[in-house]
Amino acid sequence: MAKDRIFAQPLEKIGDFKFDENVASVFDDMIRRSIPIYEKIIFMLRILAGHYVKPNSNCYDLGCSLGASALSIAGGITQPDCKVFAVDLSEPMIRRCCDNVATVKPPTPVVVMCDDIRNIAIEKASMVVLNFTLQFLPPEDRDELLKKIYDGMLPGGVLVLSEKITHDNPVTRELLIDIYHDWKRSNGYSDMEVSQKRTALENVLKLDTMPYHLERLEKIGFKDCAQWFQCFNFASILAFK
Ligand code: GEK
Repeated sequence: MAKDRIFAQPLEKIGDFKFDENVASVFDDMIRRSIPIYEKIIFMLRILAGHYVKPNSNCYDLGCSLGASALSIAGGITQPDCKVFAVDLSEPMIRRCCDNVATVKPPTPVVVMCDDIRNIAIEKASMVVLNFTLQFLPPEDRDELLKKIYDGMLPGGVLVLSEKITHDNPVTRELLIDIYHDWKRSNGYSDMEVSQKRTALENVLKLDTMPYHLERLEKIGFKDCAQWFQCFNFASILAFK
């Protein structure tokens, strides 16, 4: 696995974070050392797929990057006539995702699409995963995407929404960020790497609070919304139709 050294050298100007060739080439290492609950969630998607995916239905991995979530879902499906759609806007990510799907050859077909998740149709969905993707959409586009997902889901279908979250209470917010940065340093990132990446993400990553996420999902019509994971300022929600 290629090591993430993208922010290891001092940068004269820190531009906005982009999912370009450089990021895609080290993404596996970057995401594992940057999101404390990432690997557990990828593992659990397989279990959730076994439990919730219905025969003759579709699953969606929206913002699939290299396809880790899609492949986990595809590996867990036990029902016939299902398809998993893996969608991402970044061409360097999608190229690698296609290679990964071809290597793994999952038992349920994975259809890889290079597209904006705001443009695609969601139909007959029994499982939809937004694993750390919604946070990269402009805040004003988030409700509409979640509504489209809800409308395209089958009754009993599950949405898995994982996000970096913020907190209204400034003490809690700063405390969780501080511990999170300690965790990143314990994974081998230097102070400079932590600080330069934080700056690069500043304009790109607009975070919501957990109460805001839950309230919005319920307003749209999702029921039995439950937070099933949290570590520091990273959390995941299950929401049902
Ligand atoms: C995983 N879910 O490994 N349309 C399509 N893709 C988008 C859009 C958009 N509008 N905006 C951002 N992306 C993955 C990890 S990473 C999370 C997801 C992270 C894509 C973007 O190109 C990137 O690949 C992904 O969303 C976010 O389970 O890096 O923190």
